[in-house]
Amino acid sequence: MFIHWGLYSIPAGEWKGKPVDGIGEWVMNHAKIPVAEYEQLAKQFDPVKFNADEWVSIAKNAGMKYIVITAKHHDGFAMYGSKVTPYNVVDATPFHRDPMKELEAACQKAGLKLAFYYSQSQDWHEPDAIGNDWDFPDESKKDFSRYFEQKAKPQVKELLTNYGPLASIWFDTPRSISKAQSEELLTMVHQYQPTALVSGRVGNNAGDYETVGDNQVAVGPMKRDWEAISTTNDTWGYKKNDNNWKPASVLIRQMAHAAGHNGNYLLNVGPTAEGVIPPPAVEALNEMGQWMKVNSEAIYGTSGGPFNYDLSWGVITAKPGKLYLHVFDWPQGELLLYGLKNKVKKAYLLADGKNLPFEQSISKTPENYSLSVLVGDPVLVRKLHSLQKSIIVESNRRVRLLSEQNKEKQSAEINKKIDESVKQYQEVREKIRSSSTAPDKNDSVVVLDIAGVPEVDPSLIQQPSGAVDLDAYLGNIHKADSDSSLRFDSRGVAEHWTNKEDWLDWSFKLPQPGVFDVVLITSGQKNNHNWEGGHKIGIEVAGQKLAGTVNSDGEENDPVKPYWNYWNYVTSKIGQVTIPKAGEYQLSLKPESIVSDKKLGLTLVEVKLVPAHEIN
Ligand code: FHN
Repeated sequence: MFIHWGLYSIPAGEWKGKPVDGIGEWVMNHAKIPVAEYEQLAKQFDPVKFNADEWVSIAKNAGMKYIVITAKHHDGFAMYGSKVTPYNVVDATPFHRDPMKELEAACQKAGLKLAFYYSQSQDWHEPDAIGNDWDFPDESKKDFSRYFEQKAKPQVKELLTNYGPLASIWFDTPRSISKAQSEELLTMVHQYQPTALVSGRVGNNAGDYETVGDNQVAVGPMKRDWEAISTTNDTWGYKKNDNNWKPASVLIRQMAHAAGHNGNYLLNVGPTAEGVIPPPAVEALNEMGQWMKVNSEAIYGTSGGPFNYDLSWGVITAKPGKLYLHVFDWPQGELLLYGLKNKVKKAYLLADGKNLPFEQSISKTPENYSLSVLVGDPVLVRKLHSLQKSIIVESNRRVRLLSEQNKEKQSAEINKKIDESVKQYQEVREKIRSSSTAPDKNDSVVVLDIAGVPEVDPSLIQQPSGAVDLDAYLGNIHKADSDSSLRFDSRGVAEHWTNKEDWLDWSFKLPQPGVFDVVLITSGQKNNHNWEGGHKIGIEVAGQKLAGTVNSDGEENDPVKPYWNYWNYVTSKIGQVTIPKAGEYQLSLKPESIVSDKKLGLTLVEVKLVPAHEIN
């Protein structure tokens, strides 16, 4: 559990009766509150309802294993008893207690680990630190080293020597801290607390693990141990008017998504000035806890799933001999997984241990390993299969006929047949749908006992849903010259694509042919909210060429995998292609022109082939 708690929970997103935009703990900065005024808040800080055992038990019941709490946030106020400055919770408030000491004891009792957040570079209380340009506008007078030596380092040492054992020091917003200073902090943590880790945000690539962006749960390929951090509403520090609470289903799926990509999940709460964790957050955490009581085996001690691309129905976590399929979108009748080569010995629902019938098959052209786990009525599922097959056969006939004479009459007959089969198909599917509800509305875990270590087909394969997702980072980059700025960011998104001579291509397997809409998903850059469109691009796939413009046809955002806070993806439909035969294909994306008036250019998340018909 991440906890943002400090003086900012008193104004709670308002200053002098007016709402202040942005996240709650930034109120001092956003409202440009002078130090002398903000300091007065300390006199009011008296969290009479604070109970460390209660907080720790909320975290423990949710299944959490560690707590990271703000010992000092950017406002500079120490939430622990510091001897370095009287601007701390013990000396400056009527509370006079050290909540960190109480949390330390409560964590030890409950068997949870404790870690401290420490803002090493921004300190709006200090003239020499980074961030306060309203009280201390004259940059030339600032001496960051003086602040670093006189406040940051001694306070970090206090935290490391007066509390513990600590799990981590969670540094944040390094800004312009030097490499030597980041390394000094790292060494200090390791010296005083050899088992404590240092967050990547200590700066200059010095940390022990990587923390991806705030609320950035979607990630590309991660090279190091990493942690996703998420808010329960839209703020970190308490904000009384922020009621945009994420439902437990989103939080549970985010946690599974992080685990499925080999990461930890750190979920934040912002307690009130009285010391109360907001009830809607507690409710969501309770629901997570209930899910964990049944399914924690699929999270604790797991590693990420064996595929390097995302699956259409959910995500996979793994342990030796086991794959845990976290099914977010419960399928109609059968759960399909392509590309798994291992022999499956057993499939069962984690919640009740009930065996599920399954079948493994390998098809040729393209070679495709397919696993079907039956989760619905077998008779109906068989019927659905045969209808599906006949629709596909007839659709392929229709495609082949396009070049023949007499095609109109024959097409009409085929169309009629297809229409009838589609109607029957829909009826059967509706029956299955109404009889197969998800065992768990948040995340139903199907366990596969497998022989050997997971071995998967490394090729990118169409998803059983029929969609082909060509994530940018799975493509091959072709650069016109080695200086081109095009690159993949840490999310796996292709950005700084300003040279129109650069292009990408992908290879993929397509077991289910058909008609597909070609859709481009683009975004803003990692650290730039803006979006730039108007680029003209050419797509070539299966011998067909499409030309189109990257315009915004719509926006989408998966709340489980927001790519960067709440910024949306932009969708652009480029055209339609017909791929009549199953097989292996290439798709290339070559720009004809790239707009870069905003100096962003093309920022590509993925190219999607979306089945144009319900049954392709
Ligand atoms: O500026 C802070 C913010 O207030 C909050 O603490 C988050 C949590 O990750 N970190 C910084 C922004 O990334």
